[in-house]
Amino acid sequence: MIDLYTWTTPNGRKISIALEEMGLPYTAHAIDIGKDEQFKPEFLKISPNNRIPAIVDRDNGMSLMESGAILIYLGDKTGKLLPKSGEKRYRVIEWLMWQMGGPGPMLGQGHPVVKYNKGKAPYAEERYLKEAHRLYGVLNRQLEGREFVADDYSIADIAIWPWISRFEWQTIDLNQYPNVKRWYLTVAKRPAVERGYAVPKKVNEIPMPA
Ligand SMILES: N[C@@H](CCC(=O)N[C@@H](CS)C(=O)NCC(=O)O)C(=O)O
Repeated sequence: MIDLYTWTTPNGRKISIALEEMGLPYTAHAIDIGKDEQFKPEFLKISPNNRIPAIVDRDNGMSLMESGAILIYLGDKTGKLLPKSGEKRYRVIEWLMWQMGGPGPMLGQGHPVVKYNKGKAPYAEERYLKEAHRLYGVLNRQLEGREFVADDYSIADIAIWPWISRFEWQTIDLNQYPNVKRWYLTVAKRPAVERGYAVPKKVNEIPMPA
């Protein structure tokens, strides 16, 4: 049994989607980051960086923060969605790390600029949009001739997909990136993704591109 501390954001949804895909029993605990609940001392004990997601594995008492580390942990624990060894394992980790260093921080920092404060900082807007388009281009090329990011469906897809689900916030037209669009729709239709997207509560339907 896993305790998942999460909120309705891309980083949080990565873990609920992975838990649903892996069929691991879990209890979701909502940490409302809009109400600063991530700064509560009891949460800081398991997530010293005051960010969601975090987990506690009740099987061994271990706590873990950072979504990339949690995905690797869950993949190793279940033997699912992360190959055990060899090049296939490192391809998955390679694209997981790409997400952790690229789309996560870059698109995440872009949301306040291009969605919530449009017109206030033209230089920042241009910079983030340029980087967003560069990242979408990289993903589009990686998905050329591949169904999933690292060939088989894996924790790399699960890490990237929730960030792409914010394409509207990012003012990205997915039709410009046909491989990304096709992959996005394939992943969106998975029942485990639909369930995991609605954790810890349903705030909207999964966004669908035109
Ligand atoms: N690198 C971290 C990033 C986590 C993160 O940025 N979480 C956001 C929500 S998506 C958060 O908890 N924000 C609260 C805050 O900024 O205080 C991870 O991948 O787990």
